[in-house]
Amino acid sequence: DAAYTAMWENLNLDISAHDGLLEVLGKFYGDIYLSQQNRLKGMEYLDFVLSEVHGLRVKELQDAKAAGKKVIGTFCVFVPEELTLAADAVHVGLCSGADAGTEEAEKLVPRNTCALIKSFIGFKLARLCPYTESCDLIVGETTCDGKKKAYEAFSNHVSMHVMEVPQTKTADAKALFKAEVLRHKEALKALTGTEITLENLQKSITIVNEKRKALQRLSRLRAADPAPISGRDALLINQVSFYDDPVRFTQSINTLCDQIEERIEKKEGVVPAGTKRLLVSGCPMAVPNWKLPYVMESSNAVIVGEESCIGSRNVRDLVDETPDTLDGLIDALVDRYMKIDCACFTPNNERMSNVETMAKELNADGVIHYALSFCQPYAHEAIKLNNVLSAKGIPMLSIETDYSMEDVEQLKTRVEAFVEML
Ligand code: BJ8
Repeated sequence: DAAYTAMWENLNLDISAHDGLLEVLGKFYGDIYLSQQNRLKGMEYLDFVLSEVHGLRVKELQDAKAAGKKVIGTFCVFVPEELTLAADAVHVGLCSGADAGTEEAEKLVPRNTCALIKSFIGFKLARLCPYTESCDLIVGETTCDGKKKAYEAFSNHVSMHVMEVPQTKTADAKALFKAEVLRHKEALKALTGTEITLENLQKSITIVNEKRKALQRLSRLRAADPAPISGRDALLINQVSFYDDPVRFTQSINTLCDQIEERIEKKEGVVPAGTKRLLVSGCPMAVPNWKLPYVMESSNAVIVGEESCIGSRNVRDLVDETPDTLDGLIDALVDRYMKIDCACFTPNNERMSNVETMAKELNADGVIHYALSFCQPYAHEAIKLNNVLSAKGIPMLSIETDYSMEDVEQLKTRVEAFVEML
């Protein structure tokens, strides 16, 4: 489409490399998504959004910018979307799930950096991501060492604000995070000219709560046997939740959930009843990182939940909407965000019990722990989680991988052997 090409040129993308990326992405999507049987009608919306991921949605961002709005990019679920929306800006998740510009990225960060970090740096340096190029501000956070050090180098290439995220859940840590939320609120005001008030924050909290409630509803429906939706489709929905318009997205997911309820009533599913059910747990899987879900669902199993930031860690908790002062509402926001059980925290015992609860509620037969290579926090917790789950009689398989396709056959052999013994 010529209009899109002009838009991408304006964003200074590398047009021929970008054309190549879209072609690979389209093929990959066809193989992994469009080939599925018994998909829900409501997934057509997601197919459409994905087919327009670099088109229509990016055009909407340009239109918003032309109307004076700012675009805020993020890499972590610790950066509150509620603040962005209250400041009348657009919030987009930028973490990337494909290898691109790796050679260039390795000039900024060490080789033994996880694929997610190398990917967002590579996408920027190779001029491939229209979202990164649309951002007026990118908000980082001091979570893992890999990210916080990468932001130092990355900030020479984009306009950044880094929020300090504490490493423990003590009262002092919470006070630190509140101070950082307030500092971020001021940074947003300086950028957008919009003061965050009780009224606009209340409104944005409701919008984001409604989005999370729709995703929670979807998650609960996946407890049914036969599984009414594939794990791949559910992952896609969670991935799209990071860049679609939140109100439109919430409506579409609720419509999809209505269809899922009808399907459950008729005892229909995407796989036969009794198919082995897996919970995937660990690092976030950003678009288009569909490798492991594809391997798992091609191994006589179905995925029934994602214990991940692109999954339950982003949707499990809501913000209390009742406080009637701005300070009270900020406290409610801080309380909600400090419940996130990211492996960057120490200790992080609540994650162990959260995984166990999810496995039980979703009737999972086993857990597959997924850590990106070189991700220290999740690799450590894989060991801990394995001990906790095996004491409870829940089988777990630990996988470490990256975005390359080289290990697909090997992963398939391991996952098949695991599913076989469940
Ligand atoms: S709240 S999980 S989104 S930090 S995979 S970059 S941890 S070396 S992504 Fe995360 Fe926020 Fe935590 Fe969630 Fe580092 Fe590991 Fe790479 Fe990671």
